[in-house]
Amino acid sequence: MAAPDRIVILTGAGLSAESGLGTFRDKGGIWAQHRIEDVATPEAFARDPARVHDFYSQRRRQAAAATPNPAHLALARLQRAHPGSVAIVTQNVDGLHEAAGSAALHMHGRLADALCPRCGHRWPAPPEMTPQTPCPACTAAPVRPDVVWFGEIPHHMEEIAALLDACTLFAAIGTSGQVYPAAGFVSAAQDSGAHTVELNLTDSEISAAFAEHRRGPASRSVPDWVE
Ligand code: BJW
Repeated sequence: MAAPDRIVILTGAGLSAESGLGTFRDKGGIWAQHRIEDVATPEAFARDPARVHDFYSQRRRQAAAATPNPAHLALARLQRAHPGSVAIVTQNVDGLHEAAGSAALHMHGRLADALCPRCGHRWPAPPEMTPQTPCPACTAAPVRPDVVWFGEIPHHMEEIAALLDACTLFAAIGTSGQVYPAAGFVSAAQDSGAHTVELNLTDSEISAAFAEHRRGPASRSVPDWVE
């Protein structure tokens, strides 16, 4: 790929699928095993924090055992080759971009971090959290995983809006385009005059919005696209 000036790459669960982490909406995915209303809303956490912590402690263990696949590594090479020109915005809460050597904006937070809803303190989450785990700053409990649930505002939105405003190439990798605001980024990029590319196994909800499509598993399509 000839590198244009300002690239924004949005990544989703499909990028980490070949690292062994389940996607959400594919057959047998996370939302086929757990109801969103039970584990991924502020109301679910208020009702049953132990259940929500069990769900995220299990996901934290899985993510800690996973390693980056060739797609994460290719994105890290691209970012290294063009310092300051490649922004990765991820919806993924695993740490596989960082493990591959990339810097990424985590719009849906990170499993590896804990957040105190009382005082706003953030710190590295212990492998297992329970409703009794106290905040190290203010001692309040329960504390929560630092992830963005439905109905909450994703992180870094101003920075992402500015990146989309200025970008010349926008790519979305391994995301179903069913969750907003990320699903609207392609339209924002198009409005800025950017070329838009979707890399996915199949068509997504928003495929029609992209100018170019590359089909196949990310471990192959991403290195092909990047080199
Ligand atoms: C491969 C592959 C391989 C597989 N190679 N590809 C109507 C009613 C109520 C609410 C709303 C509404 N309309 C919009 C909303 C808002 C709501 C929303 O979008 N709801 C929709 C369901 C309708 N959104 C929100 O509430 C968000 N907040 C918000 O909007 O705040 C308002 C605001 C925004 C901005 C400014 C100001 C105000 C928050 C959304 C939070 C989402 N949270 C989760 C959980 C995070 C923590 C956790 O991980 O548990 O985020 S839900 C889940 O979905 C997770 C993901 O990041 C997100 C997206 O999923 P993703 O990554 O796309 O995965 P899949 O599984 O869906 O798709 C996988 C794709 O990969 C597929 O396409 C496969 O084909 C592909 N694939 N293997 C390549 N090997």
